[in-house]
This record gives sequence, C-alpha cells and structure tokens, in this order.
Amino acid sequence: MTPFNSILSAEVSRALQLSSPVVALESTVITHGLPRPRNLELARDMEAEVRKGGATPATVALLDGEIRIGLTDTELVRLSELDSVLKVSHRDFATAIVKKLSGGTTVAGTMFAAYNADIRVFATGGIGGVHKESSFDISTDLRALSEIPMIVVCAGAKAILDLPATLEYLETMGVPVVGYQTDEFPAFYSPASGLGVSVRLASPKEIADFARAHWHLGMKSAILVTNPVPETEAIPRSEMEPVIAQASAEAVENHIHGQALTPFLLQRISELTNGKSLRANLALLLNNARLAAQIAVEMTARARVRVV
Ligand code: PSU
Ligand code: MN
Repeated sequence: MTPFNSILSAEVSRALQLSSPVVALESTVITHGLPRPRNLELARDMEAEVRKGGATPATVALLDGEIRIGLTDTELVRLSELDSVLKVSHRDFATAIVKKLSGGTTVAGTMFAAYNADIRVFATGGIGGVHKESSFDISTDLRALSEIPMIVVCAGAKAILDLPATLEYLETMGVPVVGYQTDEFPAFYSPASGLGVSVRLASPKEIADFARAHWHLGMKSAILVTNPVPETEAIPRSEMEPVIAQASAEAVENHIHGQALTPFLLQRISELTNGKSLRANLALLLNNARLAAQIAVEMTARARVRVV
C-alpha cells in the first residue's frame, strides 16, 4: 500500500501487481532538459527502449497537482508542450498539489514518487550534484540517492558539475557508484573523467546481485549505476571543457542560479557545440533506458526464484 496517493496508469499498475519488471523514467528532461519537439520524441523513444528490454516504462510527472506514475501518450504530449511548468524535487511536491500545477520530476522527485509505488529501478541521463562556481548549490538528487533504496542508471553526473566534489559527497553518504563495464566515472558527454568508481560490474545480473547484497545488509541508500555514453556519440573531455567553462561563466554573468542553472547550462552547451551535445544527450538517455530494463528483468527474476 502506498503511504501517499499517486495515480498509477493501468499498465504500470498491472505490471506491479504481476511483479513484472518496471522502470521509472524522470520528466524534468522532458519539461526542462530538452528543446521541443525532441523532448517528446525522446520521451517516447525511452519508453520504447524499456519495452524492448522486456520491462514496463513508468514516466513520473505531476499533472494538475496529481502525482502520476505512468503516462498515456496523450499525457506525454501534454507534458511536453506545457509552457509554465514546475521542476519538481522534494520541496516542490506540496506546491504542485496545493496549487494544482503540472511539473517534471527531477531525479530526486522521481525517486521519491516511484519508490513509494514500489518501483526499484530508474533510468535518467545525468544526476544533479555539486555545482561549480557556486557557493552552496548541491542538488537534492544527492540527498535522495543517500536515502532512497533504488537502482539509478545514469551516464554519470552532468559534466557541468564539480565531479570530484560530487563523488566525495556520494562517498560520505554511503552511495555505491557502480561503473558498468568501466573503471572510470563517466562525465556525461564523455566516457572518461579521470575519476574512479567504487566498483566495476560486468552485467545486469551482477548489478542485481550487488543491489540485493547492499540492501540485505540493511543499507538504505540507492545504488548509482554509471553507464558511459555510447562511443559513437561521445565527445572528448578536452573538447567539452572549454565549452562548459564558457557556459558556466555566462551563467555567473547573468546571475543564473538555483533550479534555473541546469536548464540554462544544457541549452548554452547545445548551442555552443552546434547540437553535438544534444545528440550525445539523447544517445546516452536511450542507452540508460536499455540497461535499466535489463537490470529490472534481472531483479524480478531473482525475486521470483526467492518466492518459489
Ligand atoms: N540531466 C539532463 N537534463 C536534465 C537533468 C539531468 O541531461 O534536465 C535534470 C534531472 O532531472 C536532474 C536535475 O535531477 O536536472 C537536477 O537539477 P538540480 O541541479 O537543479 O537539482
Ligand atoms: Mn541546484
């Protein structure tokens, strides 16, 4: 039973009742992260990727003040076209509910709502983290990762962030950082960052086993699975660094901070790279949906074995 009310789509509700694999998907990427109409195409493509992998997609969002787990195509279209829309992390749920507003859920917001609905696997692009050039901007995503026991598949933290500080925070909070077939913490647009992960794992099955072991110990944190951007769309770090530096400097100049910072930086970086960063972003999102589906399948396979 859910401790708070959220509305599950018929498809997600059925999948959960049957204990079949479900993958949560965030929606800030739709409402704030990508330009139209790519945001809608991406939302549909991610759902298709999850289905192909044998799992049911559950895109999480707020619609007219209701927490929704799983959207119909009509609802996805509506969400992708909304003009004034919230970016919903923990502190924003009550705002959306009381004012009957719609919003895209961040990594933190999606984890909060999806975990409450008994979903344990989640795919996103990049998590939020500790921002550069800013005295106290630390994403709620990091706190959510320390408190909510889910498997979160990402391509690392967004490259616009202070990656060493973000990794230090995750270590302090006891969040395992898994490198999927890699020893390096991926830097979103680039597969390499020069920074390490806490464990390298080779397959979705190893990841499912790892999650069981972690939670069996009574650990409460998430498991952050980092999946490098596909080679064909990767952009070398040397090419991205000056672009990120320029976009970050412009953000400081224009006094952009708080929730507006990530969308501003992503858009500027896309302009400065003539859309190359956007193509990498789309490729890694689909890649993460694919891996998350495989992990969700492994998680339910083990669950069934235990019941028998
Ligand atoms: N990655 C992207 N695009 C995005 C985000 C991540 O490629 O739009 C979003 C995620 O929803 C993440 C949020 O949770 O940005 C972090 O925002 P903040 O730094 O304000 O917490
Ligand atoms: Mn922030």
